[in-house]
Amino acid sequence: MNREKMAEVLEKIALLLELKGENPFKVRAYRQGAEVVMSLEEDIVGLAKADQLKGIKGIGEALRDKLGELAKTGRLEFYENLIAEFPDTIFDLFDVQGLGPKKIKALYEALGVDSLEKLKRACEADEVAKLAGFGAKTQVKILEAIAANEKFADRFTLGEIKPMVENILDTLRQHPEVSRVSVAGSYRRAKETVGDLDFLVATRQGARVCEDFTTLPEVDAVIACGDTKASVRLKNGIHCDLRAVTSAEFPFALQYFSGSKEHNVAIRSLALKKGWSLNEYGLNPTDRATARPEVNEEEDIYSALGLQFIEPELRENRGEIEAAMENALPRLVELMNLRGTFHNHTTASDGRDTLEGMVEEAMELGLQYLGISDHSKSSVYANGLDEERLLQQVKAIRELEEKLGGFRIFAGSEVDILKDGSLDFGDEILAKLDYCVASVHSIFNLDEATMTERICRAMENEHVTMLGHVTGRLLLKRDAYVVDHARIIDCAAATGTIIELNCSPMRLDMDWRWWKRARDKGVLCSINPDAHSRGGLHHLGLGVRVARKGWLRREDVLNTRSVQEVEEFLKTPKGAR
Ligand code: DGT
Ligand code: CA
Ligand code: CA
Ligand code: ZN
Repeated sequence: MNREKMAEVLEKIALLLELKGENPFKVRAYRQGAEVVMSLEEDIVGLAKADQLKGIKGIGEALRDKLGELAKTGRLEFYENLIAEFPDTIFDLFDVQGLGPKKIKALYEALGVDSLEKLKRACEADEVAKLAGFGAKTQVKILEAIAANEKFADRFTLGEIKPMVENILDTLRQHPEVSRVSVAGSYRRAKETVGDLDFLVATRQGARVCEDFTTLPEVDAVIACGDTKASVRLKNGIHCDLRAVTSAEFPFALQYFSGSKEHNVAIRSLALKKGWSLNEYGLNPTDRATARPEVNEEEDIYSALGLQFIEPELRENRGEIEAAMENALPRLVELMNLRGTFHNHTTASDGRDTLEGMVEEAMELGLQYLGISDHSKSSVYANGLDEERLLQQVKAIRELEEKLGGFRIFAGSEVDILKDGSLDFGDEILAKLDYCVASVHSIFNLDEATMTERICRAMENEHVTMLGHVTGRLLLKRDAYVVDHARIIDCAAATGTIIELNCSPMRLDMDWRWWKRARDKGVLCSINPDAHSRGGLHHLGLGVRVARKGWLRREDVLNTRSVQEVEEFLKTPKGAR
């Protein structure tokens, strides 16, 4: 039993109780319990085993007993009885955008729909449209949502698989027969989503290492296992290849399997021009007159070709090879360059941790300053702050700062951009803040020109320090709203507005493909975790990887600056920065 499994059981109980039409308070208790299980700092499984959950906020008596049973026996009778009433596939229905428990219940009772498959067939047979409360429009929407799910089904977000990849790498490193280890592919290049994982090891015992790989605890099914390659499916559904090569082949295999394919094609043709054929095993002279370069590391391949080393994040054949030829690659920003960060939430709006908790975590991470920006009043769903509560929060921030002596907390707001591009707070309130993030949180369905206009108008406000999550995308869940990135970048440059790189694993926008352009126009980036809990602050590293993918250097990122520099920056009027 671990924390994730515990939370998953509670989450599923909440869904099934909702399906059964149980009391909403009861449902909410389970859902809240799942959140507490995930966010509690102490070892929740250990506490549950020892019957020491009493006094933990958000876990009542009924949940306490159930968590105890789960931790001690690995099972929960209540859950098993509940789940036996429904088929497993019913959970997939909750992933369909626009389908809530009420609708799922109606579909289940009237049409016996208990899987995506059956839902799709019922829509195609025009049965769903005839149900009370559905209609033809809803049916079309459901079919579209199913199609979207299918489109995204075989990819995973970089953030969600990161902990697992780190674990597997650790295990491989400890294998006694393995000398070198790396992950390659899109994961190494920091693509925002990855299709499958590509691991690489150097070993003389390929067969044994491949076999051991197939017995990792994360593995769900073995697809193939040979002397140089193993293929598995992990428990979360992602496919994973392991390639075992000799130490001499390792740099070539690493370069090849890191991709991208487009980068490799260009590199290979460059090699050919120099008289070498490059593949995953080596760099071989195409005629006897050409010498074979000595290669021990991946760097040596690039240097043999007359190139600067190209960081994996840049390998997309988007100008990095040309820049490397001219020794003109940027020195990319690194996690250790970050001194602080902006755009974080607290329990005042929809965060799970208090102001004090968030600050404590930031200090533990070694940051020198933290920006708080809770939601504004129009974001009712997120318990957004009105003017009065915001000013109270500013006061609480100043007091906490005083008490801490030395750690700087920037008081801000994540202010909603309203439909017409005006802001949720007036200028006199915004002027009292240290900074402000402006974001779109509603009315996503405007056409491109209107949405772009709306955002640009917000950026023209003197008090808007930065633009939050530019496209509102939720990776693999909700498409971005359409905006004219080029125009937004121009507007940011003209108004001196910073654009945020949102580190939430679900967002990671502004998209990396646009950052080089923004940077070249002089637009600053702020790497913002958009943290809704202490743990959320740890996503900064993910944001840095995406910033690197966007060619950003230390000087392009606001939060690499010192407290004094940031204070100076925020004091200067926007146009003069
Ligand atoms: P993914 O898995 O869809 O997120 O993307 P990748 O880039 O990880 O692609 P994958 O797993 O199919 O292959 C890993 C790397 O192997 C890829 O980035 C480049 C290299 N590779 C695969 N197929 C080819 C190919 O046909 N030609 C070349 N030059 N390289 C290839
Ligand atoms: Ca891959
Ligand atoms: Ca692959
Ligand atoms: Zn937001």
